[in-house]
Amino acid sequence: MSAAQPQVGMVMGSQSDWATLRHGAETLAQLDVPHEVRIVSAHRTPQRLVEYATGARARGLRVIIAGAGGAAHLPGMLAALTPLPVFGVPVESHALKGMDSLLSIVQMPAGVPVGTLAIGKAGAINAALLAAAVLALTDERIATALDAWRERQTAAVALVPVDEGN
Ligand code: RP5
Repeated sequence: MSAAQPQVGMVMGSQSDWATLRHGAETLAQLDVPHEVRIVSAHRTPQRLVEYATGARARGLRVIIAGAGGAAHLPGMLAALTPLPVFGVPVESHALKGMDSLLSIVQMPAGVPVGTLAIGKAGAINAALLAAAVLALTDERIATALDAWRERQTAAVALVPVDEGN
């Protein structure tokens, strides 16, 4: 994690979400986006949630990424309490494969938006890329890093498929 003033706040409802969200944190690190990572549970630590959300903008955060699973109220509650853009990552649950998480996060009422990403690792990575794209609107260094990241991704795609032994 960067020592610079965090611009992205990444929060998750439980330690168990880190296996998913860490992919987003790694992407932010690859782009050298200053960020912080916290466990904030809408259900188990509601007061921590209120303090985090209401203080986020004043502390210099510009985007929040929130990942949670099951009855995933965290992104919506954060969005209700902060004017910052909130991107929600549905964590894949054991019981319902993340469909519960997805629907909990995506079906916000009009007036309180959460930008909802895909279930699981892809959503975590894309939330980081989206957060970087928002910051890149006003930060040339991050814009350059994002362009380079996409160029590397393109260069890594082979033209012809190979047998992978299965
Ligand atoms: C949610 O409940 C968390 O976001 C997590 O995805 C899910 C299960 O949490 P644990 O029981 O693993 O702590 O609040």
